[in-house]
Amino acid sequence: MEFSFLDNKLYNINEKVISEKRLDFKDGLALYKSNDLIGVGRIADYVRRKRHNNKAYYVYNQHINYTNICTNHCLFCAYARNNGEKDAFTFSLEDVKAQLLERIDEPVRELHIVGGLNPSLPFQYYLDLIKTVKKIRPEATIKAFTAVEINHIAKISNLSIDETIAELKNAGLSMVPGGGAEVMSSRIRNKLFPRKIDSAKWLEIMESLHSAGITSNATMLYGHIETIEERVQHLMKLRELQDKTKGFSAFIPLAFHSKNTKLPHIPPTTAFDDLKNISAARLMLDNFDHIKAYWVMIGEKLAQTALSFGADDLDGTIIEEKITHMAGAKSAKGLSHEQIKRLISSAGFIPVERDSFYNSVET
Ligand code: V47
Ligand code: SF4
Repeated sequence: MEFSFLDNKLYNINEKVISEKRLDFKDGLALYKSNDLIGVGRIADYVRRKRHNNKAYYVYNQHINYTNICTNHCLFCAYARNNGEKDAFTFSLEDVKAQLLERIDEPVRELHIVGGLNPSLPFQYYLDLIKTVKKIRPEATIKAFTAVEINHIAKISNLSIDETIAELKNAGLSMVPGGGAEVMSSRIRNKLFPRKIDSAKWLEIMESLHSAGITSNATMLYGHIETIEERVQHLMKLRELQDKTKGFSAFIPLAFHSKNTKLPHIPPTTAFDDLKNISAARLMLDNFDHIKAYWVMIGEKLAQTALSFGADDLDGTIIEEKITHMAGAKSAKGLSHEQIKRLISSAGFIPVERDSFYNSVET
């Protein structure tokens, strides 16, 4: 398709995209550095429509954050607490059951379950947590535990990563969320999350999951101290693993929220940067099917707009998001079926309710 661009560098990138040539590091930088947001967005929209036409996906899901006690102390996190702090919590299996039963009349198809690294929880807790959820919601997909948690679970169980994954899968785990990757750069890790697993470990765990037949998502936390170069490198590392395993389902850029964190001076991301991240990801991650505009982080209105800038998925109804709201997010805590469908259809797309694996479902 012939586009006209304000930024001359985009002509070459557009040519490459149309002729299905892979974009390189320099192209990634050019996309991020371009002020022609509409131009970048149009190329991303071309790819998005080629893959998904005018469909936009969402899932009816529920988040369960089973504990906020965490020993990692990432500087960007407003969610974690030390054991004994007044608002520290850990759910018993009975608490989890009660949360699920509260919504049992709703057609929840995916349970997104993540928490902090709480040293007082034994290995058996994680297995029982999955089994409990599976018993109450046998038809829903359990998407649980980031690579960071899986590494922790392996340590406390004295099992290898592969053995830990096999145990979790056996208990009912079907998918793994994309958190914990942050930005894959040792410079940033040293400054912001030195206790968290490094990028090599995160990628290794993702590879093990994919070999075990468990799909996962991938994320990038942006809008803090990272450079454009580090963002592009991050995307290229994900692309490289995806070439090898084909196990990633969606990529989700996560906009940093600084309130109540150790980095309160960092201003919020701008709409321009949020959309640019969606478009750059769509173009650099040519082997990812899905790019999510996570409305919790960027707000419902911008997530809707992002559907025309490369995104094809709004994540879901969610119900009670905690991690971003504790860091000051102003978005709703959940959206109804009708609200999410309206966001999609009023942007000119066809809402497709999906399961965790992007099969369309009818409610
Ligand atoms: O790993 C923590 C990030 C992640 C903040 O896979 C923050 O479908 C912004 O991974 N500001 C958890 N972000 C969320 C996550 C996720 C969300 C939705 C869908 C999926 C999926 C995955 O949130 C953490 C961390 O990278 N995070 N603190 C903050 N202050
Ligand atoms: Fe713990 Fe995750 Fe928060 Fe880091 S981001 S402190 S690992 S809960």
